[in-house]
Amino acid sequence: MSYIPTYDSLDAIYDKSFVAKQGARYQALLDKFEQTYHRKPDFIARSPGRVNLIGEHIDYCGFGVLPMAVDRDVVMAVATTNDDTKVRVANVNSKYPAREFDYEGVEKIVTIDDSSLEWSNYFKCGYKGMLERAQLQKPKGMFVLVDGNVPAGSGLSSSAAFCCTSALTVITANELKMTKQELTEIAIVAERNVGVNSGGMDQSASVLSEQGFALHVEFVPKLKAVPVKLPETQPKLAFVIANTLVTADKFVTGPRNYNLRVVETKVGALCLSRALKLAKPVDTYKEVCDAYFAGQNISQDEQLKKMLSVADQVFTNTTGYTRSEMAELSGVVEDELVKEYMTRFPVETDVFRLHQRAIHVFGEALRVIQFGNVCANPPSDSDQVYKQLGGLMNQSQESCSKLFNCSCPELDELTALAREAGAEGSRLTGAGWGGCTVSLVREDQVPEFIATIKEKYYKKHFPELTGDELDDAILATKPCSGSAVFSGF
Ligand code: NG1
Ligand code: MG
Repeated sequence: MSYIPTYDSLDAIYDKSFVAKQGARYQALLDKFEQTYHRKPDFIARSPGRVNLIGEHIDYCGFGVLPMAVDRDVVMAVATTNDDTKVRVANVNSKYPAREFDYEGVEKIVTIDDSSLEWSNYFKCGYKGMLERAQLQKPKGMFVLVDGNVPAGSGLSSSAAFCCTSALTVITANELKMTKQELTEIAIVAERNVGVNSGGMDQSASVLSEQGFALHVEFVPKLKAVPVKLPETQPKLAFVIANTLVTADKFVTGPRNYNLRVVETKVGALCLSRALKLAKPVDTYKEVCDAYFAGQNISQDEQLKKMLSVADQVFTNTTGYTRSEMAELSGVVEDELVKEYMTRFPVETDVFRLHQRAIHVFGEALRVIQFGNVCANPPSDSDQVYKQLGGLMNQSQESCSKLFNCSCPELDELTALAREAGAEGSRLTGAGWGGCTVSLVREDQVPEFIATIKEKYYKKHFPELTGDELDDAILATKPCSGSAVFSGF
């Protein structure tokens, strides 16, 4: 049980090469805070974005994933007051206008109108989630100034970094005793307040990551995160993030909708529960596995291989199912299915591709295990490490593109270009439909790799992009550490 740490120096969490740059950024935030609110902040809270190395769209199916925190984060300077319970939030980026709201009591906490894309909603999410738990009669009033540098809509989890940081400001302002595990669990539920029925990968990576390690996160039977040491190879492994600069929009209705994928996998799990005659129907594929193989001595990868053939046999219709066909296959009446799975997060489609989604999920869960096995017992030949990890990443991209339909032409193009430019593996990261790719590259080849991608992708599609903006679109990253609070400046 570790409470959320408070540091007085940036060295505790940032890589050496990064401290000076971060120091300047924090100083600018402090200065701007004083200009804005005419007082000094009491503390600074931060949570990073993440890149997912492998395991896409399986967190909400209950399967383990392997993200790592990146060195981009959301930082908030905060002053508290006992005079009122108001929250004032401003952003150093003038694109986001200053907002103010008041505490509405233990029942309501705060109203979130998710019908529009409003930046302060993400602050309210963390605020509401945390105060729902804390049940305070009179939480502190807060003055908050935000500085985020995780690109929005890029699959690097700017939203989770934001919600985790805002939840952390509430903890710190009100001196709540809270562990990192509790912060993570609250942030996961809290982010659903903005209308996405998300899994828990992003919040886990943002809060729980440790510097120098990727993070294996499991969700069923309960949240569990274990740091994973990446293999030491010659030359070293480097992960390069490249943004397609196509903004992913998870809220779009129709077949590219995130919540639809959640429905397709949850209802799929109900169908398999029935087909496998489980004692009690469950709505995540991981729980289906746990129940079906309970008491049998079968390794997880064998279980997943078996489930791949079960899914093939049960979901015979590869063109997709209607609502009534799903009702028949799951044994749950249509009205119930709609009420339980399509009401809070509505979906607009008549075709549910249970077969393709299930095959992706079981295959991807298997690849996460295989990736983890290579990390735990890396072959002594570095080339083999690259081949194996890269191969799994490429298979993941193929599956995301063909079976889960969460890629897009730009992601397909960029990952193909990355492989041509020497990456051993390249895949989309995050929800997909735009946003970033992650590529496994030999460290000594990174500068050349970046130059090639700039030439072949960015110059072609975004010729107007230069300087910092271009450097921001493609960058190598190292595993960074999770949420933290700073005081004593
Ligand atoms: P991004 O794209 O970072 O928002 C989303 C979900 C994750 C996970 C991935 C796909 C949220 C907050 N996060 O990530 O939980 O399901 O997609 O693997 O919606
Ligand atoms: Mg997000």
